[in-house]
Amino acid sequence: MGLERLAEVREAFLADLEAAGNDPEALEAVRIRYAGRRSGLLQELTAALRELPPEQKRDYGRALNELKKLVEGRLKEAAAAAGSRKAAAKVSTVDVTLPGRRPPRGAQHPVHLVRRRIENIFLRMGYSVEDGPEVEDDWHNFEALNIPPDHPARDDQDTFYMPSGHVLRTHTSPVQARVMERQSPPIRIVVPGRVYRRDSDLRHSPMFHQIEGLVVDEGITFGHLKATLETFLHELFSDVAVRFRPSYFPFTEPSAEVDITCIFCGGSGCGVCSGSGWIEILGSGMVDPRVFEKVGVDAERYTGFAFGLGLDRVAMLVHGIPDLRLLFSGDQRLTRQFA
Ligand code: 2NM
Repeated sequence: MGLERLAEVREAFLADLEAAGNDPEALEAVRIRYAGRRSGLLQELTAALRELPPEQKRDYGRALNELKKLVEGRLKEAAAAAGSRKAAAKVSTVDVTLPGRRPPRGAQHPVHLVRRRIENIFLRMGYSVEDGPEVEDDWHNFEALNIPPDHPARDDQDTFYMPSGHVLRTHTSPVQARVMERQSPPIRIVVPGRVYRRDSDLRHSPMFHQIEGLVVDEGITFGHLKATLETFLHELFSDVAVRFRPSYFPFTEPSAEVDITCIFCGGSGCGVCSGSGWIEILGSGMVDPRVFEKVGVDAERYTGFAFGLGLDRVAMLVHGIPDLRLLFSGDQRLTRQFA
């Protein structure tokens, strides 16, 4: 007991520490053996102080304190060395020549892409892009567009009616009605957006997308309508012929449907055009003066033309997408192809 014991423990500690080297587990074992709080050797040596004769206590206490400092200091150094060796070992396992991980890349939906292309064609012609509510009142969706209360287009079978009497707009035309109500001619706008009809099969979805256009000014004629739509269709589809067929809409008079030569067979006839060589692409007409009266445009002074087409249909045609429902499936196997 006494100073010899302290010297013994000191030697043993230095030897054990040396043997542990940089191995963190071995170092931890050494720490517990010597500096462990409950049964470490230093603890034991401290307890032994009390048993010593009084004249030995001073020297022993001093030596014990020195030993404690030594153990603490050396353990700290060894732990630091082991820690940096561990970090160094970790870094050396990283292959810095590996390529980085690439984040997944998003893609734009084909309907969005077609909308932007069409908007840009009209923006270059000096039109602006407008939008409006998808939940509409009866006035803007039907009445202002000269669709009377008994018109078949209002049929419960075709229209989603809200309990309030509002409807989910069945076309984007109510936005044109709103623009005419609040702004005086000249008006040159296109209106893209979601529209809703109670219809669901291979070729119909209860929600689909339209873009409609409206021009109102003094002296606008059917010639402006024809030239505008021919120019537009030649920009959107290269190398197609365009033809106008008489048609009927409640809000235009006269009205015309517009066909292009089939973009799959070039006009010789195929499955896509049902052998006719033509594909119907849009509806159009001169705005009926009764519509102007409803929305407060002076029908004596102004004339105008309007047109509308389905964005989903155009996206399917342009990209050869066979089933409308693919567009609304949220399936990234479709959209990834447009990255
Ligand atoms: C079409 C076809 C023909 C049209 C008419 C109007 C308005 F508000 F001016 F009366 N907006 N859109 C229109 C005309 C839409 O879509 C096939």
